[in-house]
Amino acid sequence: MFKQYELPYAYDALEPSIDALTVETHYGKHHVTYMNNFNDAAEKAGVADQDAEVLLASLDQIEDEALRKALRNNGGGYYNHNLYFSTISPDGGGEPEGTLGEAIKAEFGSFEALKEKLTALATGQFGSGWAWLSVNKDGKLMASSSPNQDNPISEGTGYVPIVAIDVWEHAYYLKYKNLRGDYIKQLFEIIDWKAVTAIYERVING
Ligand code: MN3
Repeated sequence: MFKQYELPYAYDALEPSIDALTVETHYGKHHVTYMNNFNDAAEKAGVADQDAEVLLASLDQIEDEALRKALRNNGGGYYNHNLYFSTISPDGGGEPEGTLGEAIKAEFGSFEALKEKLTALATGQFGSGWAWLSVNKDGKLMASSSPNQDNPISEGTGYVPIVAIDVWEHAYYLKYKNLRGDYIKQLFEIIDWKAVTAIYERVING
């Protein structure tokens, strides 16, 4: 059974960046539905005991096309939202320090340059999707975007996402309406760089 990340903060704790009703609907409805559909599809495909990252990296081994698609979409939705909700926090914001902060400067020049790049990817993603900061086992960082519930794992890049910017309208429309850019700007105020750095270190240390 794949389990949903348990929120350590209240629905209204991310205000004013993200309003309570959006968190409640996004986490309590959208994310739950992805989890339930993922569990159903994984059960049917006989892969319910696998690690979600391993499963998403090896979708080509699922022979049934409908099940493969269900696992890609719902497994992605499950995994992507676990990452999203676990890397934002009422105590977030600011800039990463330490190992990740140094790696960002080496790869992108500065944190501001990374922020600009991620913002451009997130605002430029046509339709529903995500923007990501990811890292591979060699410690190389990558900024990218994906449509739907795809991510750098299911896209077979060998990278693991560590920052997740959800630009599906359900992530911001109640408060920001058509102003996706305003939502992205506010999201940076709550990104939990300590949580992001912990994932970064898990990936590079294997
Ligand atoms: Mn979402």
